Amino acid sequence: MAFRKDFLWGGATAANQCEGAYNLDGRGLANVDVIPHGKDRWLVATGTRKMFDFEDEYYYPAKVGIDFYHHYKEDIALFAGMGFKVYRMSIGWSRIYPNGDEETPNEEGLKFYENVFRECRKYGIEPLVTITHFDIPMHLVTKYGGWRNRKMVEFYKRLTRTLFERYKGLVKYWLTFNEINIMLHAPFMGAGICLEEGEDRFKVLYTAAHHELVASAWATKIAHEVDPEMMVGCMMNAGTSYPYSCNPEDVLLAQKTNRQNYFFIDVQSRGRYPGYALKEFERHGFEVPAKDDDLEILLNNTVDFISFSYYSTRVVTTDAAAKRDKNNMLDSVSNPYLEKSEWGWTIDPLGFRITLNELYDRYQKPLFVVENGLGAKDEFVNDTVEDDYRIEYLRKHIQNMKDAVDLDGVDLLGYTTWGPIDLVSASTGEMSKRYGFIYVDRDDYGNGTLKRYKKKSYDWYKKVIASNGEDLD
Ligand code: BGP
Repeated sequence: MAFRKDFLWGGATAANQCEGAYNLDGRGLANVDVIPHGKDRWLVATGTRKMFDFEDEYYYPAKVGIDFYHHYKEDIALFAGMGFKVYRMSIGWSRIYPNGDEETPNEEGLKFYENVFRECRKYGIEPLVTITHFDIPMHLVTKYGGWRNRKMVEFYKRLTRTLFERYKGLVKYWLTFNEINIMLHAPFMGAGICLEEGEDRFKVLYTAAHHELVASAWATKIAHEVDPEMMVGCMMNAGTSYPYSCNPEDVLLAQKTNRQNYFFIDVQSRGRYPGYALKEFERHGFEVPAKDDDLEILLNNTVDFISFSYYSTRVVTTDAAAKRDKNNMLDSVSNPYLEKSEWGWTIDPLGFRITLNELYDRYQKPLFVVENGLGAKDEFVNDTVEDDYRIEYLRKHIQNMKDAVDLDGVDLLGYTTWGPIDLVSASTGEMSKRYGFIYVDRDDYGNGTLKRYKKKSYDWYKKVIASNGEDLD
């Protein structure tokens, strides 16, 4: 058998993409609430267009999401029906600390997640909890400027201590920041930052990065103090960047691009800033704003495992004329050997094996795949979806993951597909970009009953889990 006996199969969601109930039970406004659907979404996510509150002419899909807040029992029962061993989900920070800087947490928010975790446990499902999935109380953005402000470290420490103490015994696996590297590309979504006129982008973003890295190390320390059984992981948006040609210039550029992506994980996993980053900082006249015992905290509190999302690989070239597209939030040149999804994301199952190997070679720590899947347009007919394309995508990816374990010796803890139930897309705000085994009746503009239906892939994934990945047919 390729996968370990206790391999954690399951699915992953994020609070802001499924919970809804944005203003219920004391929850405060969050940055993710005010990122609209439509053409300005990316401008807001990157902080290019400042939107700190709802504006009349926009539609905000996070307000309702798929209303997981009121459907969680039904949804977890559906996950259990597939035999999930793990459910990855995230905490809405502003549910726990509505403004982010209070001294005491909001009991109703804490209770909600406790209920969700207990519901998971009822079915023997292990919760895997992302503390921050692109999620910051809006008050911390408007009053403190998001993660560019060092005070955020203290607020985050308070949040994490509250969570660890409250959920001790209920939650073992934690991730500190979802796709931490994305904050460099979408600063408002990833770090609550809109760059002000005259600010030096590099300095602001790497200052914020330092704060997140220190906060992450603190969280790891606190978790281990509260409960030595807790396992804390980092999380990156992965996918190797290939050189377009064997021209050494392209190869060097690919190496540089990969390092830029691995930068955060290098620090979280090894405990110190890598030499290539320090040199880059020097060239920009930037000094790491390390204070007090920051460097010691980083060094002594590295993560227990490495988690990542994998959707596609990317291609880089020094040829300025080559056409570049967005490929899962990052730029890439088209790969002539591979096909793309309807949203232009390159499909590269073998690249999954390559990425797994690269990460394991680099860090030598257990890996956890916490996102992978195909966003596609589904046709809902006779109360179901015949989503053979989704099965095909997952089959090939799981086969390559299996090869990485079985043939290459990668140590892998588990696999959670992205969006086991349809939810709002992070990059586009659409519902029509569907990933689920479970269909949700809701469209891009908020119409629909929110009723849940099983797709064809539901039974397929159930069989994959029951056979521990042996039966992929
Ligand atoms: C990752 C995010 C998720 C998720 C996924 C799919 O980058 O961590 O939140 O949404 O991508 O992306 P999208 O929803 O844009 O298709």
